Amino acid sequence: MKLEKEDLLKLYRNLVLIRKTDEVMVDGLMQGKIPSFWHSGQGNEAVVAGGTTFLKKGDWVIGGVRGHGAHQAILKGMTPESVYAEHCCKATGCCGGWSGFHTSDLDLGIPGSCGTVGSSFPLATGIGIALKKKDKGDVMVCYFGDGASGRGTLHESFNMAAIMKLPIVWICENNGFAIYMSVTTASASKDIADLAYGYGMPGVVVDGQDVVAVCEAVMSAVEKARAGEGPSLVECKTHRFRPHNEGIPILRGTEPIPEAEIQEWLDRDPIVLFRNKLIERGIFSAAEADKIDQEVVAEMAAMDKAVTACGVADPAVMFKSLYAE
Ligand SMILES: Cc1ncc(C[n+]2csc(CCOP(=O)(O)OP(=O)(O)O)c2C)c(N)n1
Repeated sequence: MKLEKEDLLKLYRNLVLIRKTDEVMVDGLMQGKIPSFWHSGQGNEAVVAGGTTFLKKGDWVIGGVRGHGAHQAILKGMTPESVYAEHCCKATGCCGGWSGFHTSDLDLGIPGSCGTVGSSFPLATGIGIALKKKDKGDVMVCYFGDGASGRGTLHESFNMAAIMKLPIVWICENNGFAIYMSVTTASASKDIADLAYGYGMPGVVVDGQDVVAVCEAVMSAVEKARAGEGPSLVECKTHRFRPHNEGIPILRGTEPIPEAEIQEWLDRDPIVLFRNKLIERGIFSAAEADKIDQEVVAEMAAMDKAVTACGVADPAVMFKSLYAE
């Protein structure tokens, strides 16, 4: 895929949009507006924006643990307000405020985030079968973490998707950790992408802090899937800027991670890297980039105000969601 100027600007805005949404979520949790959890995705925005921005309407996407799939959902057409309201248990949330912290809208191709790590693999495989049967060239994009790669469901699903040549792109957000467990302790293979070869799929490793690299790798896999060439795996090496969930320390095993190492991660902020690259290439000036940032910040402030003013979830919705009508 050749990225034109407007595509690059769209990627930049999307990176900022999901970072700022994430910041509202962190604040919402700290202020008690969100009664459940927030697993921040700050640091991995390039993986989300690169893999989701240019999907088509009929495509489907399942997010990983980071950001509860909300970031992918926003880039697939869900409003940030609907996601934030859901987390705040408000009636205007995408699931009427009853899901706790999940994000789902079948009309937008978002089946929902999965509380049980690894349960997204068979879900994605099932959707892949449905898309193949419908034969409209739509694809299923399934994100997962390095920790999830240890689940047996991955192997069953990779095998079935490969045998049936399903239109699926598996995206591994390898941030190096599953809560406190380092990937080097938990995984025997150096690269998760190597798992693809056991199932006859292409598997590539990309710099997950480089939004263009992610976008090119994922969109190339998407085009293969649309053309009936079956599934692929893209592993994105990324960083988690915040703890696993808010309020717990950042550790490797039982040991604190040295400040200098965390600083190295922060120095590779995907938004700053991309912004600098676009300024260097003359795509926009620093002032124009600031304007985009400010527009998104204003959008977030309006969203926070609207959601705070909204009423809580209606109990009737809970029972409506239990049975098909
Ligand atoms: C089957 C299962 N085991 C354990 C958990 C608890 N848990 C929630 S998130 C998580 C870590 C997942 O790590 P990873 O897949 O690398 O995603 P990341 O959080 O790093 O994005 C764990 C162990 C769970 N939700 N489901």
